[in-house]
Amino acid sequence: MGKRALITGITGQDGSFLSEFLLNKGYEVHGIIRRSSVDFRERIAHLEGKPGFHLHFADLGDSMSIVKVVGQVQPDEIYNLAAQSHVQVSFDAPEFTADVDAVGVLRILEAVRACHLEKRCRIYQASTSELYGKVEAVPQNEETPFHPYSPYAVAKLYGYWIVKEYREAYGMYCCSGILFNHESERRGETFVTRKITLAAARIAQGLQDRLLLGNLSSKRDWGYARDYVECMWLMLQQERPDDYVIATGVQHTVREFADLAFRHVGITLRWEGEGADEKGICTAGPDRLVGKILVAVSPDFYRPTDVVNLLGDPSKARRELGWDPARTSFEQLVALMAEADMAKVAAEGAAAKVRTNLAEYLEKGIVK
Ligand code: NAP
Ligand code: F7E
Repeated sequence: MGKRALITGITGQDGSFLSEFLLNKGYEVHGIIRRSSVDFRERIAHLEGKPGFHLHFADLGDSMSIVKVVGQVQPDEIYNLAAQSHVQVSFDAPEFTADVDAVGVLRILEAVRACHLEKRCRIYQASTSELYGKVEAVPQNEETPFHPYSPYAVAKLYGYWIVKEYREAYGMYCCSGILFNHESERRGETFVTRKITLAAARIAQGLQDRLLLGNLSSKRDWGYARDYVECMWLMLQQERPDDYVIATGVQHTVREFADLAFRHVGITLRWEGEGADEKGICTAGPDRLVGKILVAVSPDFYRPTDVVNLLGDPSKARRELGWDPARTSFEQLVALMAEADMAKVAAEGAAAKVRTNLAEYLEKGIVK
């Protein structure tokens, strides 16, 4: 019999990749989804109906729903990925963020205890490099002091400590993966990398004029999400539970990401000006774009406090988990995201054209 995993946040970027990874390993995969009047299951639509893949309604804000699902599924492993995961949104919705990202973790741990699974069920908590926030050292490893710098990070810090507490107080096998930014073609469209690759594709195909960004000098350690989900699993297969930094050990600025993404869609940019006046001007590419400002800064995307210097040291994960942080390079990551968005935008453009043609044909009576 394969193992049984319960994934919260299964509809998210990481949840979808982790589901594929665990199904390939022969797991029975159960996921919790929130009730909604619209369908947001695009990332897992290809898995629905597959043998061994099951969905349950629950909400991390509702203890009873969590206890019910944990009791029904009786999981061997829980991957707690559900969160309000957008840092900027956490400034607008700090209470909701705290409820889901902090107390939600406690609800999972308590549900496992309520169902008497604490000796059997292993728990992975999706922690984050945002804990280092206003960084006190570069690069950051498992010993670097935390200095959370947003309501999101403060909530996640509670999650980190409550996991440690339950490990020590009740001997539970639970651990936190301190994951640095990881991106993909499935990344939410308002995170900076995906916002850039989508905009670059739309600009290249004549569907958007300009991309507005916030802090272009912010530095991140960006990896590929598909590679990172393996670490979540590896952390739950060790003899002892522990916390691990997962990162590539390579750092780039938002500006560098944008530069490379535009180059992948055939547009070269020259950067001029500083701060809010900085602009990315097209120097080579389609004639209609040369000389035009394609990237500009809007202070609307500045954060009240911004984390600007994240660089992870994945030595412990490499040593103890045998994980290779260099599997997908920064250049490969940008390329695969840009290519996926070029294809997506082209397909949307074609579909829109079909709709327009159909409207015209209906109007002219060509199609009845
Ligand atoms: P994501 O794409 O934003 O997905 C978040 C998931 O959480 C979605 O499935 C969402 O469901 C679910 N969710 C939100 N509120 C919920 C609630 N109250 N009850 C149940 N489910 C809820 O995030 P991600 O990038 O996959 O990240 C996964 C986890 O890793 C998150 O905890 C994030 O904070 C953490 N993390 C991410 C990164 C990164 O770079 N991606 C780095 C470090 C840590 P809906 O689809 O219904 O909204
Ligand atoms: O911002 C800057 C922004 O929103 C990255 C989450 O998955 O990773 C993610 O959080 C940087 C920041 O990701 C725009 O100010 C500039 O410095 O893509 P992001 P994040 O805040 O690092 C961590 C590890 C998580 O745990 C989170 O869940 O880019 N930036 N201009 C911008 N950011 C956005 N979103 N939009 C802009 O226009």
